[in-house]
Formats: sequence, C-alpha cells, structure tokens
Amino acid sequence: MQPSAAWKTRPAPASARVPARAPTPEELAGFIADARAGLGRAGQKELPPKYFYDEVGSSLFEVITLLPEYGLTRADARLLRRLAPELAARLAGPVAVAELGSGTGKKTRWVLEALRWRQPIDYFPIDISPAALRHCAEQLGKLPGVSVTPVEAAYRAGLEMVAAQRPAGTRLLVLFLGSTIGNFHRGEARAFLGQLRQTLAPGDALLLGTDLVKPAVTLLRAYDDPLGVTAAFNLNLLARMNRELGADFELSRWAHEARWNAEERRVEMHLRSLEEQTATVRLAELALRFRRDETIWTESCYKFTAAEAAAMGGETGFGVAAQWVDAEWPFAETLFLAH
Ligand code: AVI
Repeated sequence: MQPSAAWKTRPAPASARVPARAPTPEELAGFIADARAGLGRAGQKELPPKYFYDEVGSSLFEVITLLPEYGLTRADARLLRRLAPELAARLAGPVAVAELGSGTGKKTRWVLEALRWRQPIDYFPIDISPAALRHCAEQLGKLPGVSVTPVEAAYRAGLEMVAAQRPAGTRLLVLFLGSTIGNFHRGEARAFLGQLRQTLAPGDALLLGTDLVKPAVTLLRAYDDPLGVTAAFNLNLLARMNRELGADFELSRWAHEARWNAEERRVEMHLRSLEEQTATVRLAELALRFRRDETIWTESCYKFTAAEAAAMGGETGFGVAAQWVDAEWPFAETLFLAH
C-alpha cells in the first residue's frame, strides 16, 4: 500500500531522535480552549486526559505499564500472544493493520508476527504522540515482512486516511488495545465505536481490549502506585500547563488522588489542592482560585464486564466473532467483524 501525501505531512521516521517538540499553533489553541472550558467553569473543574501524553507524560505512562500493581498491559500482551494465531486464521485474505493510539506498539508484535506468515503486512500506527510513534517504528520496523507507516493524527482522522487508501480486496484490522476505550465516558465510547464502524467496510475487523471490573483495592493500587509514578503522570498535567501555557501551578501544593466510583464502575483520577491557593494560566487568561481539597478531575478509567464489552460492538454495527479473557488479571480482548 502506498502512503498518501497526507500521511506524510508530519512523518515520524524511526531514525529521528529529536528533543521534546514544541506544540503546533493548532495544538496550542486547542489546549488553551480546553483549559479555559475545563478550569474556568463553576463547579467541578476538569481537564481532558489527552493532555497527559506529551513527551514526559508518554514516558511516564510507559513506566506505569511496567509497574507490578498495573496488571492491565501485561494481561493485554499475554492475551495478544495467545490469540494471535487464531486471529490470523479467522481473517482470511490480505490484511492491513491500523492501530489506534499505538503507544510504542510493543504488544502488537504478536499480531503482526502471526499475520505476516501469510503475506507482507502494512501496519499503520495512529497516534498524536510523535515520540510514541518513533518508538513504535523502532520496535516494529525491523520485523521482516512488516512495513510500518506512522500516522501522526487523532484516531478518527488517521483511520479515515488509512481506510480511504487501502487497495481493493484488502481487509482492515483495527486494533484498539490497552482499554483506551475505558477513558471515554460510556456514551462517548458507543458513539466512537459507531463512527469507527462508519469508516470501515463490511468484513473489516476490530480487536478491542477492555479492562474488566475487579476488586476496588486492586484497582486503586493500580492507579495510585506506591512508587508515585501515576502521581507524577497526573501532576505532569500541571507541569505541562506551566511549560506550554505560561501557568504558575506550584506542584508541591497538589496531590494525586485515585477514587473508585462503584456506581459508574470507573476509577477517577483527580488533582487535589492541598490548601487554598490561586494560580494563573497566562495564555488562557485565567486567574484561578482553588479551595482546600477542591479537585481537578483529569481522567476516568471505566471497567467492564466481558458481556458488556461484547454488547458495545453489537450495538454499534459489529458482530462478535470471538472473545478471550485473561484469568490472572481480568481483561478481555473481543474480535468484532463489521456487518
Ligand atoms: C491509557 N489508559 C488505558 C490508561 C488507563 O488505565 O486507563 C491510562 C492510565 N491512567 C493512569 N494509569 C494509566
């Protein structure tokens, strides 16, 4: 498959080793607008979790995936290794693989290895983080029979570009792993899967990773680890606003907090103000006042039952082809086929 000119507007070559890059004017404008909307409001202040993933945040997330308390990524990888041969057997004919939010693509290796036995594979990691794409291309670009084309874009735009360029007769397998779907609110997750289905053709496939409900104590350890890596990941949002938006948050006056919301079945991450304080965000023209214990809600991590994960696809135009569940750390991988 020939990459289109559009994919090449901001390539992330495997060999590039550049320091943290400055945000583009559009990214900066988006960040300013989201900071204004989320922090300038009355009531619960919020920031969207996508701002976690600058170079520092993406690196911290990689460390989170190695923590003994955060079993999610290892469960995902274990399952992918186990299911890859069956997945390849179920998807007959030429297949191109697109991965949404690829991260470093480490665990995708098993799927690509199983598929490339049949024929050379085009792999399109789609991510907004150039650093993640760079690592991904480094990790997987050396696999024989796999051609990697990084796509630096938001999920939907990137997938539309890949889907529009596929050669006739090529089936697209979309990977949405790591339970990133859990970072959408439930209604948004359904809407997202519905849009994704619209981008695909009948016979295309989606492999969806979802973290399953488990005891609150296990989940809270996973999102508030004793080493403080998740705390640093969360606090980096304030540090990033200081770096990019000219804010003056004093990080020592804030604490990371993870809460289990049993009713909604989600872990919520918050940044809690340790004292009454003020902060300004110069580029967003915000002068903020925080009460002691007031929080900024930064992320929701929804947890599912295996049946719920299957139903989400069923309600959005997919049929369930198979589902695999990890016994050690309850996590489900569900294979959907587009009707
Ligand atoms: C990327 N995402 C699936 C992670 C999660 O578990 O929801 C993000 C994360 N937040 C804190 N730790 C990990």
